[in-house]
Amino acid sequence: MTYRITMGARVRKSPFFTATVAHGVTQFSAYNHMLMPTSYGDPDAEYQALTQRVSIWDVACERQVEVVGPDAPALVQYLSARDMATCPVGRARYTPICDHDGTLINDPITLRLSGDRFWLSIADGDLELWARAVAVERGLDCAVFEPDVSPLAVQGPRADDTMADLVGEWVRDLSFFAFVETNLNGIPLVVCRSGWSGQGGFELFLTDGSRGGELWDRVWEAGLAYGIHPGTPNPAERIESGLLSYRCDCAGSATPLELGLGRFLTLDRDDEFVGKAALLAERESGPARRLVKVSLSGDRLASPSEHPWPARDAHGSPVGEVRVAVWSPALASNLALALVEASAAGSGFTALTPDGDELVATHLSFFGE
Ligand code: THG
Repeated sequence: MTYRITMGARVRKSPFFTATVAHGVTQFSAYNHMLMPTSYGDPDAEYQALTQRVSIWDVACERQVEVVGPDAPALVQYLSARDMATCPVGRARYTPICDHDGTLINDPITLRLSGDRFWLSIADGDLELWARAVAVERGLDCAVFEPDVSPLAVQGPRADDTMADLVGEWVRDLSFFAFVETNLNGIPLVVCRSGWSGQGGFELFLTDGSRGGELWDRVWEAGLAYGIHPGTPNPAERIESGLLSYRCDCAGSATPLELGLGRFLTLDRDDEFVGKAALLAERESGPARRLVKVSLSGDRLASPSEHPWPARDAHGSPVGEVRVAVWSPALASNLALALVEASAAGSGFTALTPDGDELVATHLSFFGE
């Protein structure tokens, strides 16, 4: 089976696109209407570089929704199921955002750039439309738009060494989710200690998309001494580390309580926010479904699963679906995330692969616990 995805104008190119092609990217997904590299063809090499050395990822598709103006703090606070009023300038916070039914519609990292200016660094979803509509409907005085900002991730145990050589020793003292505006020989950047792995590292938010190739090359040269390797958001490592992939793990139809994000919610706030009533009611009744981590029987999966697989209980009744399955080097077993009915979530089940194999799923943990 050979097929290609049409690379038409509807899917944007990242400022790092040319660099990723030069470094041998083999697969892309579409994320926020932009091409996102998902493989360089050697999962073991990519996993090893990320967990033992340093890895460079084009994550420009994590687009920013900028909210700026006198009512920007009020809008961000009203949209967020987590309290953002107490977020200091120069800090980021992981921020579940729900609709009025309490369904998670995005889970950005929110960076507070000044008292009245924020970037919502979004997962895959058109949050800009939602934020702008809510601002206008509530008569809030702020602008909402997508600025020219493209994150480049540098992740792994040698990310600190790489970045210290590149921008200076000060970067080692940056605490988790703190950021500073700086530049690299005139390339304008925001450097944040963040990233979608449990290995530590930084994200370089490039604020001039015409300089993507230059920035990539500078990071690459600095990383050579530490064994840098091109990579992508890593499907195995992020499940091992317990990081949610919005839309992959939930199809955009689950609540943060179902997804195990309860610790990032501030529900007992005095102020109103979108989804508050629904989330408070759900906290009382308990979530209908749960996202669970399971190990899967069978031979090593050669590549991450594609579309979801049906999950069934011991009686053969449908209980939900395996959202993603992948070989885990840390567990030396196949590892999966499944969204299943709460009543079935604590036990095992079977998963039906597209080849017709029935794999045994063994409960490991509830996601987020
Ligand atoms: N970087 C940037 N933007 C992003 C992502 C990113 N936007 C979309 C997506 N990734 C958001 N998802 C996550 C999920 C978890 C974390 C970061 C982004 C994360 N969580 C830590 C945890 O769960 O332990 C800490 C959260 C906290 O303490 O607030 O880091 O990767 N720019």
